[in-house]
Amino acid sequence: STVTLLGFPRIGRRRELKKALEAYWRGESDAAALAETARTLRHRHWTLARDAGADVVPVNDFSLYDHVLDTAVLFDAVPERYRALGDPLAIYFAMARGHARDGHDLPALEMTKWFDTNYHYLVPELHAGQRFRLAGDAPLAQLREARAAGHAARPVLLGPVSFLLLSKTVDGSAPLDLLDALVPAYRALLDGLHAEGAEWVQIDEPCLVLDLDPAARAACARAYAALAGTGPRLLLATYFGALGDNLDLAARLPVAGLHVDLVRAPGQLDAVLNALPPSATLSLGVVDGRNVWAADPDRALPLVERARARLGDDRLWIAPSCSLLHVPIDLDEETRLDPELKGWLAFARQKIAECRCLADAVAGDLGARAALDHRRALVAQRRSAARVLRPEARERVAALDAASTWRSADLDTRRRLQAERFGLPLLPTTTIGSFPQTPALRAARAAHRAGRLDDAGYAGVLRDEIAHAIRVQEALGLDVLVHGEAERNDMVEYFGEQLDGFAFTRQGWVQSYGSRCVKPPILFGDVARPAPMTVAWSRHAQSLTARPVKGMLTGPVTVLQWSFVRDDLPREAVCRQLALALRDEVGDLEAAGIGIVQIDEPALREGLPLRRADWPAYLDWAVACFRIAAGGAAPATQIHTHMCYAEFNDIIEAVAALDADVISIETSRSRMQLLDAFVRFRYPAGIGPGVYDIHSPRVPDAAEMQALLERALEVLDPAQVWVNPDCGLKTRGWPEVEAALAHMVAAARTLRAALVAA
Ligand code: THG
Ligand code: ZN
Repeated sequence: STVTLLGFPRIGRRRELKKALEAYWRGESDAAALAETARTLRHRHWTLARDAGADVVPVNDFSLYDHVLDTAVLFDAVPERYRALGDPLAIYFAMARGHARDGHDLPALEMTKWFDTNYHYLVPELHAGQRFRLAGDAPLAQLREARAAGHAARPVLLGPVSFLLLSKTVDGSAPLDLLDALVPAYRALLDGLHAEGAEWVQIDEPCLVLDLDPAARAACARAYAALAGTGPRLLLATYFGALGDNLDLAARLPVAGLHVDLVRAPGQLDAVLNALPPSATLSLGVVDGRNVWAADPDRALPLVERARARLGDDRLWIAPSCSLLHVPIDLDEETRLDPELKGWLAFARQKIAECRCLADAVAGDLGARAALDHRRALVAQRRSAARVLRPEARERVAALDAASTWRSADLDTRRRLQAERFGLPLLPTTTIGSFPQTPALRAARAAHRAGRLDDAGYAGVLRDEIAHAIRVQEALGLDVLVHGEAERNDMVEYFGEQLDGFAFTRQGWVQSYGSRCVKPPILFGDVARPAPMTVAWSRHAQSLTARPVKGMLTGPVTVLQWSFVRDDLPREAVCRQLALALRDEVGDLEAAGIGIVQIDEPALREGLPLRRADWPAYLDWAVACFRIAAGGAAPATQIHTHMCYAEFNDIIEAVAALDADVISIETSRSRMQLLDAFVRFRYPAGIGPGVYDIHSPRVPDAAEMQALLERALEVLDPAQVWVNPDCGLKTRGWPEVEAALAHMVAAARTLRAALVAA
């Protein structure tokens, strides 16, 4: 069987692409240098994949920023406002990041999560009557490049139906109405790739694992009927779930091959084998492209053997389940990882080798069979390792009952007690939690990690930074202060580093958007909290001010969602362990005199399963876990939560069921439209609709924020409304933060005076 992969990480083993991009954006290097880094990375990654065992490598999976943006630009779906910039690279980055220089004030395209991953794509902005044309040759050029270097290469394209379903229109028309306009551009591209010598082209249609309405299904049939008969053979790639009710549709499309995800959906293999047309090729995604665990031969091998018995070697490909974009590149970089744990892991490079090994083993290769036996032993060892199993953690979860998910008083009682305790004014002002992570702070953290700054020295830097944040907030006149999270590298990684059951990597970067990366901690075992995680910093901050300081925690669902989670226990069981650790932290914060605690759940919505039928079960346990974390808090302790840009309509009941005393949400970019769900639902608790967008360096004036607040006050009870920015301020600089918060406080004071007068 052929060994291949759907895509490879672009950022580079040492984040070379990030560095090259940021140097280019700062004006410290030119387009030629950026292009050279990109070319070098592509070659390095093709060679790495081939040397790891891939027979065919993907091309055009590389991107300078995002592959959905690439697709939009490739087919000339560039909104008019960017075109005046002229230079294609300037247009590309303006669409990605906005462009507010040289007399332009161009906001970026909207960004949103790619399916249920922590990767963000740029949402193409289309309109009725949109025209498309093949406007570039990146896939052809990269194919040429790979072939010239001696690689067997397969171009990768995002398919037309998924592309349209991931897009939005500015005029409310249906993106799928544009299919007939788009398909000829795809045809032109496929013809070009054929002329360039492409035997196969991979077309990704991950939308086939979603609930599709009849229009979307019809669009699939129409699109592929129109693409049939272009030169190359098409591999239709699906991933992140089961084809389910779309299987018949997918199997009937006139394509030469189908890729299926047998990690998320191992149960679909027999149905797929039965539905597959007689001459079609099947690409088996048997190695997990979304997680870092080495593949268990007892799961993967039977699938490969079953498929091989039906199809033979020629029609069978072995591959990771999805693009490897979502995992770090090379485990060999992790020289400081504990060897036992390291033996359980596989990053992108190792995953390709695992596919090779499976293919060789079914072909009878004795070395490969021995390697799988060795792997079986490691998997068995992982299942029973002492570091994985903590009976106390299991027993605590088993002892949870319904009462564990309830606060000891209802919302009204809590509201009264909290009002007495804090005496806050109407429209209280606060922030979401983080303050700027300055270059000096990052430098101190790097020095500490490298051993150049000792623990005491680093703690001193952090205490000074916290004191500075408190002084600034007092001077601005904010009502509820935060310590600013100077001590945190990342809101999930930080907690992972404090908890037992987690390991962390040194180079395990995964692209989040553009040049921004995260280093997800590895949750390998039962979770326990050996010591308080945030209390010392919050206590220090509270000691510096008479105003309430809000303690700041990342919620259990978000820690789960943004970590690499063990695959030997149901996610909900893992989440309950996390919830209990956070519950203990809430208790310790209370004992240290912290009266307000925020438990952030920005990933609650992104964790929603891809199929609606699976939503209720997920929301049930996700909400329960938040409530376990918060449930031990005294009635006079005020629990806040925060969620970033999410479509709240779908989940408003679950959001209300969290039973938080106050929620802050993103609303400014949508001009308070996201409040609709809360208004319609008569959300009973406090709400802080973000009054300015922190994702942009622009500082709105007080009048603009006041206008947004007035809109909110038209539909909400003034006693319910809090005033805060959209999100945390860690990516901004202090001057703009101080200016914007001064305007925010002024807007709140003006309206407060008006409310009191009325
Ligand atoms: N943490 C994690 N996942 C996230 C976010 C987060 N997913 C959604 C959203 N927030 C993504 N946003 C960002 C914003 C900034 C950065 C990463 C994701 C960022 N990263 C630094 C970089 O790439 O230079 C590295 C940070 C570090 O030093 O650890 O700035 O907040 N898990
Ligand atoms: Zn946020």
